[in-house]
Amino acid sequence: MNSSIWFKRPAGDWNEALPVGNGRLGAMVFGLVKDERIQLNEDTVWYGGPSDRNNYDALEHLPVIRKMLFEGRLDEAHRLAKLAFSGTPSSQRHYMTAGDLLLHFDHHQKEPLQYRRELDLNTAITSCSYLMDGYRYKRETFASYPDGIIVVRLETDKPQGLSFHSRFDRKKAKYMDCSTKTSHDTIVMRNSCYGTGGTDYVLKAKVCSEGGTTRTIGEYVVVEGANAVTILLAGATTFRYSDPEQACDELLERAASQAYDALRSKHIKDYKLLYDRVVLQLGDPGTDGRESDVLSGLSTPERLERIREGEKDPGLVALYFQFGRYLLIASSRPGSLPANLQGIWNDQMLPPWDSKYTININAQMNYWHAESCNLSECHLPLFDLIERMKEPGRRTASVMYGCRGFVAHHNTDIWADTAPQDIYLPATYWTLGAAWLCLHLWEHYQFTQDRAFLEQAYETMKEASVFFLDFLIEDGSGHLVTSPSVSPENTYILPNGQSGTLCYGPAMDNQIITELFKGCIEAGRLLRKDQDFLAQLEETMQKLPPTKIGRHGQIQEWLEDYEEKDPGHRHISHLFALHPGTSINPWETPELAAAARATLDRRLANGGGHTGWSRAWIINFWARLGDGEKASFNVNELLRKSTLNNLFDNHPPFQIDGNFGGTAGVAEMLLQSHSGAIHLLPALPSEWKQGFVKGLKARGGFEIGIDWQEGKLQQATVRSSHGGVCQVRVDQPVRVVDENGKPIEAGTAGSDILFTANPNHTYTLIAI
Ligand code: FUC
Repeated sequence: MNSSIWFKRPAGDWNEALPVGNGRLGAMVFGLVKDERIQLNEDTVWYGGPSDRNNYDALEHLPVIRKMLFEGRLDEAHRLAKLAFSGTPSSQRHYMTAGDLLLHFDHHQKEPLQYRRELDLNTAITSCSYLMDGYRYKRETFASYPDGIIVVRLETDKPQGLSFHSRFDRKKAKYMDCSTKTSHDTIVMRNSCYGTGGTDYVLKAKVCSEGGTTRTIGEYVVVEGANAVTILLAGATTFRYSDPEQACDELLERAASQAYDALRSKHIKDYKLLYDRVVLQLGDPGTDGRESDVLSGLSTPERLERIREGEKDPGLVALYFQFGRYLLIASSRPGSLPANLQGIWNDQMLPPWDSKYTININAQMNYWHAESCNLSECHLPLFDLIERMKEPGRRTASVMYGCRGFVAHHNTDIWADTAPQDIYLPATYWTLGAAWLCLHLWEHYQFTQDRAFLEQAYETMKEASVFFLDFLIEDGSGHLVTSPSVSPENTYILPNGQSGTLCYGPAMDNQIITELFKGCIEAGRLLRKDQDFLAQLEETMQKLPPTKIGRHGQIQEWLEDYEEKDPGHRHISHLFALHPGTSINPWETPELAAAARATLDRRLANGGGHTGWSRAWIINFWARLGDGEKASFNVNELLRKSTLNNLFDNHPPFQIDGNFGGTAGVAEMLLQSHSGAIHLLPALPSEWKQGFVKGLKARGGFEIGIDWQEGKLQQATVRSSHGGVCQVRVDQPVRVVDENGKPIEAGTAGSDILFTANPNHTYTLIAI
């Protein structure tokens, strides 16, 4: 099976370099022969320290702005929002590059021959190899989670053939100190993240040569005549360590005491424990599922080019899917910060949108595949951030809105800041960020059935809910609405031609609150807690405005059936209830599902899906609507229009959410589990005629494998971790057998199959 992203040439730019990461440390490796560049990131290298950015004038003006919105005095409301409801200052902190490790190979004077550069998803190792003067040179780089470092290995079959000098660089970022010698084989960069209260950090590289000599001259480490070299790279900041240099020293010492092969195999073992859980094969049309020789001889950019020209390549889709899993393992491991807008990979001092956490879609999308694609542990950093947001979020709730509970707006950062971000009318004045994030806690429980986790998570979901009990107000027609708010990040047009963004009770808000309250009620009941409070949630939920169908047959985005200024807008917030929410689906709400189709058709007819993440969301929507053809058309569009040569998602520029959302979408096409049943192959396109998937997860603690041929299920395995009733939806007749091949008794619920699963047992469904 094709498991490598590979090139026949060194990276032409950053978007062709190949990423490795262990959650905390990341590197983009260019594979440049004479002047190698390894661009480095450490997840806590962010500008500035914590600060209270809440707008203390908000509370006083809250009744005023609400009145203005009820009375339709939009211009006044917009002006007041900017003044009284923006953060002070308007922006949170931003993520920054940690710097580069540069290696210069003096003796590489010629053009290399037989050059190949790849990232092998089976091992999480990026390598390049080439011939120079008749000798083979090979480099490997990986980021080890168990050893907490990045390892670069250089080898050659030319005796004593490795000579180079190396230093750290951070272009124009000042105040770096690379001068202090620490030992003959180690270079260090001590740097500041700047800004009041900002952190300091250290990068350190220890060069272990086999043969030859190693010494430091100025800020360089110089190797001459070695047979092989292992470079150990550590990085740490004062965000985690009082003495980051000591932290680096300890990591380097521990790594240096191990042989390269030991470091390498420990890394592979750790990585495969996560990565190998899921296997996906999407057969090429007209073949038996193996890659044709033609395809396997093409580099990744060449295969992408074929797709851009309109060819189909399900094998590349499968690779893209696994790359999305790889990227999460590399950028979000227990103990690290969550994956930001660029995962962990960023080479700029001031990256697009600060490379922080945009929580009106992007950060959430980063984790859509975490549970379904069997990477539950990688979800944990997001939960740590949510936990850290509670205290600042309580403060924001109380000082800005006079409410209990905790709240966040449409961004957060390393310090878990919850005050509004930007002075941007379509996005800033929106209070649903924490509520949406909390749904991830509920998802984690639903997939893992981890009761101890739920005990804690419930308290957080409860606090997020409490905010809305206080924040919602009567709209004069019997409904409870959010105000002020926006429908991220769209603009509406009033019948008089005036356009606006601020509003009350947009569809997305009602849908998110509904999902949050539903989750909280279910969790509270499972845990037998807070009866009265749960009843209050139930009662409040009934008073939220229902999702309505508008004049174009679409789901109505705002409380009134306004026209959108941009009908092809990238945000499709009002379909939240279809995905990632669960309140709209073709079985229980067919009319709303039809309206969701109309909404998507209208968005797409007007140029929708023009950013990577928007396209990825659209894949998930079509999958939830059971339309495999439209879902796969959009998978191909994602690859055609929004994917860079190294398979990074292209917003543009690079933004990782499209990778993660795209992976989630492919999983959603093969398996769903949100409407009371495990739905096998709910949106299988004709293009993926045959294939198999192993290890996808379903809500209720199930692990699923599916084989199909000619677009029809052959057999499926269902493994239950916790036992209980298992309801399976499949569009053809099947029989169910246990682990011994013995038929088991299965009932029906509508057209679904129903059986009772024992814990830790696997059942097989065989097509009849
Ligand atoms: C939201 C989106 C943009 C971008 C940014 C990081 O504001 O509307 O497209 O993804 O987040």
